[in-house]
Amino acid sequence: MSTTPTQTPAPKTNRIGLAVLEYRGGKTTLCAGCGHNAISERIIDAFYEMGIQPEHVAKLSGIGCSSNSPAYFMSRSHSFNSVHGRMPSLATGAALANRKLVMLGISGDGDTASIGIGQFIHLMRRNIPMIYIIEDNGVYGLTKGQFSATADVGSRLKTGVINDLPPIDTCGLAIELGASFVARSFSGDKRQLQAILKAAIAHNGTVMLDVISPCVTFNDHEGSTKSYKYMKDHEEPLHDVSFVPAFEDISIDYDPGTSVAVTMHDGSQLRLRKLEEDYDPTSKLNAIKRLAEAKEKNEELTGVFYVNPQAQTFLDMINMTDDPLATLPQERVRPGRDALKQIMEELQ
Ligand SMILES: Cc1ncc(C[n+]2csc(CCOP(=O)(O)OP(=O)(O)O)c2C)c(N)n1
Ligand code: SF4
Ligand SMILES: [Mg+2]
Repeated sequence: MSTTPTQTPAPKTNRIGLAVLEYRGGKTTLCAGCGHNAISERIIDAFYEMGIQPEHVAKLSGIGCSSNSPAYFMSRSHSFNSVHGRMPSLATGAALANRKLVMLGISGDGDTASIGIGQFIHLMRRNIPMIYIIEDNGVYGLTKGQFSATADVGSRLKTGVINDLPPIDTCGLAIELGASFVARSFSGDKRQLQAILKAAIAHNGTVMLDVISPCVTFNDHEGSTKSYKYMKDHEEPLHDVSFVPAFEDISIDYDPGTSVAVTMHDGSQLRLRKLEEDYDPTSKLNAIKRLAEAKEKNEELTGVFYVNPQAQTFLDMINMTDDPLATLPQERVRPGRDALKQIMEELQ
């Protein structure tokens, strides 16, 4: 008796012909249920849906459970794990050396707001083109759950220790310092996080994205303000975020009466449908005021707080050549005899 061979259907592919599997990484070694794993999943989906070649991405991180997570997505991309809190200087160098790569920095709240705060500040004020994600659980997960500098006043550890220091608001800081796209999301808010990540890929400048990402092992209990339950009960989305990439039809489904649309530098559109109020995400003052109000009301505000697609980046500021520095031949990077002579004469 003959049997007809069953054909496996070809996997669905994106606009550059890759299947979502090609955006995956190694098997995670993080705790089951860790918020960081959910963020990795959203990164995989966003880069797949935007049709970014994985080899055109550089993943950079520091130290921590969060900083380990680049191993669990896009294994075909460039990757470098730096020293604790030092990812910003690594990212700055990498962005200068090859402006054609999409720089994706993954940090933790300890890595950024504690040991790395000095580096973070200088990265933000330069508006280096990169996506900087803080996987924010309010604790040092890797070293067994001590409070980090983003933990809220009154938050309680499992051991009963209460945090009485005020938190650093990384979003407020980033806006004030010069980052040109600043947002906050929650690892449990799949739709919002996915849309923000896609807009982040389209942005030219520093994207600072703080994602509340519960640590199920050390900070997911009653009394924690970074637990799944607390976020589910208190998340206050500022608007409903959606994103239409430039390669899709951007004229569809948009009502200026109820939504604000921000056109990104590549022509794609970030659309913010008003939920509670009119909110202009292009006003820095507005953003800082709204964040301060949220703090007073103990609201866990999420959404795109600030975006300026026209802001000058560090690469434009220093007149960086369009061809990546890393690819320039010797004759273009070494000044010749005449150029050296001219420099010497100017210095006399
Ligand atoms: C210079 C240095 N100091 C301290 C440590 C110890 N250490 C490793 S990870 C970490 C904190 C990580 O916290 P966070 O960045 O929030 O990441 P999470 O594990 O919570 O994702 C610390 C203090 C280190 N590795 N290097
Ligand atoms: S210790 Fe916390 S942050 Fe680290 S992997 Fe486990 S749940 Fe995630
Ligand atoms: Mg942490």
